[in-house]
Amino acid sequence: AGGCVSRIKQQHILTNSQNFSMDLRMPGVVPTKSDNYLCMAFPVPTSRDAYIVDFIPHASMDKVHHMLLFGCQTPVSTSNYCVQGTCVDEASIMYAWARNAPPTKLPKDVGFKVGGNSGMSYFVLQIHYGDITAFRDHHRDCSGLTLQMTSKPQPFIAGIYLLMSVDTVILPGKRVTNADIACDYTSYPIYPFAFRTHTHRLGKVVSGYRIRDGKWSLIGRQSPQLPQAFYPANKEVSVEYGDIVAARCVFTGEGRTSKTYIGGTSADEMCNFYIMYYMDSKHAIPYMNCMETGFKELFQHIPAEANVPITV
Ligand code: IYT
Ligand code: CU
Ligand code: CU
Repeated sequence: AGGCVSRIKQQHILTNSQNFSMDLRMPGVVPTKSDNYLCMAFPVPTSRDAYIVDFIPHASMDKVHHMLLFGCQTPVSTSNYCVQGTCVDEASIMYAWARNAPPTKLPKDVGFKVGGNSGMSYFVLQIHYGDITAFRDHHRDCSGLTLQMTSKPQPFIAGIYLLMSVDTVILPGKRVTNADIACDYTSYPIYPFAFRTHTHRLGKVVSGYRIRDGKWSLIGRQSPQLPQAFYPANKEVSVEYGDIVAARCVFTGEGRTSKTYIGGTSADEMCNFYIMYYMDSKHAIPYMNCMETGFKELFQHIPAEANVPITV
């Protein structure tokens, strides 16, 4: 417990005038039940523009199931740690750590913009404590991460493009249900470098594509049953004005006795494909989303791989 307490006092340590790091740690928590989601908000330590250029996780597999970092304007709680929820306003995901998955590195010259007028005045760290047998001794946990930051403007800004289904219904017993999402892309070029998939138990495979002149190019494909970290994206695929961004989640209704809807509980489902990209800082947009249902005619041409479950 001692080491834990001293570590939470350690704040952003200046290493030189421009570069600094910030420690985001749980305040010595003792998860009391399995599948506890705990979170903690931290004010961005500067009112000026700053850039996150690296993430260093501090978590061990036997205690932490997964860990997510969000940025937002208004966290659910600024004082103590929060038990439910992260932000009051829209939260933007910036980092994911999951057991067994290699952590994502930002490319050189790329940073997440925070502070200043970025709309990110708080970091919210959310940790899913899975199995709590590691806490039988009631020790306090200080898992979290260190952010390497700089005030030096970065040539490229990192951002997240989230594709999510809002209307999928999975019929009980039905072997295959596809959730298709697609949007026209009408902004400056983005360069995807990582992707993350998210569903609950019924998801088999999630794939994301760029469609240009009718040709589908894979950005990333993964089983949502594997650790839900950000995995490296297909680097050859950028997205430009006039392209379509599309994703498909394949679900099965086998084993269910009633309809499954999109929703927040583990009895519900979700279909998410997150693209982590960088963009020229001159016209950077740090967050975009797509919630439109893809047309049948368009998805007739989706590559066959998108329907092939990944066995885990
Ligand atoms: C209904 C749904 O699909 N929710 C997702 C996506 C989502 C993420 C964020 C929706 C909103 C957000 O602000 I950030 I509105 C969802 O909740 N995904 C979870 C986490 O909340 C991030 C996940 O693990 O991807
Ligand atoms: Cu988890
Ligand atoms: Cu979910």
